[in-house]
Amino acid sequence: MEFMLLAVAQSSCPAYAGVPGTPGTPGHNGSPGRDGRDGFPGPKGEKGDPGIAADNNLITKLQLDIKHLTDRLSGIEKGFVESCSALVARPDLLMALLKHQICAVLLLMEFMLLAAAESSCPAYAGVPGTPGHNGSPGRDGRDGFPGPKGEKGDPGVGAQGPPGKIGPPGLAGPQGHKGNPGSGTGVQSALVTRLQSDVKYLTDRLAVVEKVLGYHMFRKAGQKYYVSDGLVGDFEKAQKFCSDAGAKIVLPRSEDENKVLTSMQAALESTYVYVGATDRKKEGHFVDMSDQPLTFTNWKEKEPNNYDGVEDCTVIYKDGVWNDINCNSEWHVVCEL
Ligand code: MMA
Ligand code: CA
Repeated sequence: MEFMLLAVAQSSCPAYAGVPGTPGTPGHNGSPGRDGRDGFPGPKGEKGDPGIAADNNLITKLQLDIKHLTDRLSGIEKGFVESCSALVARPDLLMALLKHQICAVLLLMEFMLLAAAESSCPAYAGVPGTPGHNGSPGRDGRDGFPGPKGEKGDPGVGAQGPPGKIGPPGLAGPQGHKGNPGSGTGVQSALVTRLQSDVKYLTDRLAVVEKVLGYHMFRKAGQKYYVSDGLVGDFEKAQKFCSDAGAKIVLPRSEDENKVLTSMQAALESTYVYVGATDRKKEGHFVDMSDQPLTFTNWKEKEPNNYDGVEDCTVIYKDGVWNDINCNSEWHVVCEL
């Protein structure tokens, strides 16, 4: 185009003295600026979770969970960074864009040159000037994009150590205020039930002891009390006396209890004392007043012999041995509470 323009100009203008030639073509653009500096490091990763003092299985599971989540997170972040840096990673696209802009500038300059040629009529064209100097280097490129986010920090160090030795007990604190009435559930309820049971037991025992104190004679036999008012009677009378007292006819159930009754008999200056065992329902088969088999007996040698076939009741001798005797005979009565 320039050549054609010059040819047109020369063919229509008179031949004056030569004038300086047109300026040389502009120098080439400067070389692209240096690449921008590396981007700043990405933001620091989140602080790791604190160490967990839990059982090993739980710790292992949580560690796997953390690994899984870390991988997932880093994978997502990696994809994000790659998509953001796509243009930077494609210099061909960038160069194409730059070339396009350069072409546009050149076209604009040609248009300006054409306009200048049309407005003037130069004489002979001079020698083209020397090419201009190259432009100065472009500015530095912009800083790169921020780097990817740092990896998540490591979890806290180790699980909680073993507990130390238990220290010596401190001084007892002052007694607290009396609590509000409880709702009566759970442990408190169980404790209350236990205490209520204890209270009932102690109340009943106190009632027994107070009753024992009302007799002329009493002995303690284990958890039982043997009592007597010196009454002498047949077995039926003995049974009624004890029943009216809320008790039973005495029946030793161990050697120790048998000895207690023996000592009591001596104090009563009694030959025989009735014992609560009979074979009324089945001859030769002695049972207690509740029809239960005897767990302890201390029969005298050759007893029980059911002498004359009328001996269904039991007595204890001064020396502690037992004999079956007629239930209508009258002997000292001792009850047990
Ligand atoms: C004898 C002996 C006993 C019987 C009484 C009845 C003294 O002992 O035979 O077995 O029960 O007599 O009195
Ligand atoms: Ca007998």
